[in-house]
Amino acid sequence: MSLKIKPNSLLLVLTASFLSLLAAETVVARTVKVEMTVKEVDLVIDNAGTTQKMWTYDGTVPGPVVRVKQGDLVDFTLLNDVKNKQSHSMDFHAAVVDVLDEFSEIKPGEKKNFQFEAKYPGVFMYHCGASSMAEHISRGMYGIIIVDPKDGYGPDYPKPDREYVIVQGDLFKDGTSAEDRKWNNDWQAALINGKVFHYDPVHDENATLALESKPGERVRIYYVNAHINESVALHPIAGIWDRVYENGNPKNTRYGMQTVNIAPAYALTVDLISPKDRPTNNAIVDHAMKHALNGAITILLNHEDADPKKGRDNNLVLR
Ligand SMILES: [Cu+2]
Repeated sequence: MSLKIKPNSLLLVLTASFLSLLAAETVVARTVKVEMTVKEVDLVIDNAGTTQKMWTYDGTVPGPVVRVKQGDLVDFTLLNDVKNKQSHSMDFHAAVVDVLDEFSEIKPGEKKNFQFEAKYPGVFMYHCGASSMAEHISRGMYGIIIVDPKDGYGPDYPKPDREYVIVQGDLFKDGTSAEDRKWNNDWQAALINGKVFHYDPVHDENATLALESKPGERVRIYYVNAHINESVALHPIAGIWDRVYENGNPKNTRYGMQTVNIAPAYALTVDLISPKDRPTNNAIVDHAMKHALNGAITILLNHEDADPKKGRDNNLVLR
């Protein structure tokens, strides 16, 4: 029997192979360009408007949120502003590279570029690694990179209704030396996204912001501990973490947790679901009292008229 291919089926075969080529194309990773400029600037560090000399990525504490997908190539450029006095660097915890090469420091006026593949999904801290690291980090040189899993959402990683980023760090007394910072001498307060009691109108009359959600929504929080020496004991008062993704990776899921430890320079993802049938409030605290009562309390309001823009469309860091 002779094999006959009708013109139509040939067309089908060609179309199919073209489509599979296209499909192969879409799994090829993107290159994501990220640029940051180090700025040594005076920044407001509480709700009353007090300022302190901080060292920053792009002028904010924490620095910009970097968000990519697992498998993406991050093409990163760091500029150390010529007006700065210090050398600085960038250490992405999501990168597997050479500490003496990619992560080396650059002088004011210099520029540095390097690439890395975001191989593992999850949430990772980034920070300055220039000497003294204790001073560079505790003056505000840190942030988060979120690497979304390539498999996307599913039963093991449900799509959240709201997403927030919280980065907790140190505030030392103005002018504290690098040596004293290393020993945690003259520690003053905990910063939540750059401010003491940033989202806590209950404990700080000057606070104007709080996290919001509607009753019953799944709220996902990406939490980074940028303290230079101390752990965070993260607890949602009047709630239970529905899921905790260690390192933000859905393969490391724990269920029904009350308090989770976040070591210095570690980050994880937590999901919280409030009761559906009534408005409630949570206080998301670092349950270590020294931290909680000095700034590390965040209020989450779960009510019907929750601001539709908060925690949506990459509005992850409330400012
Ligand atoms: Cu630095």
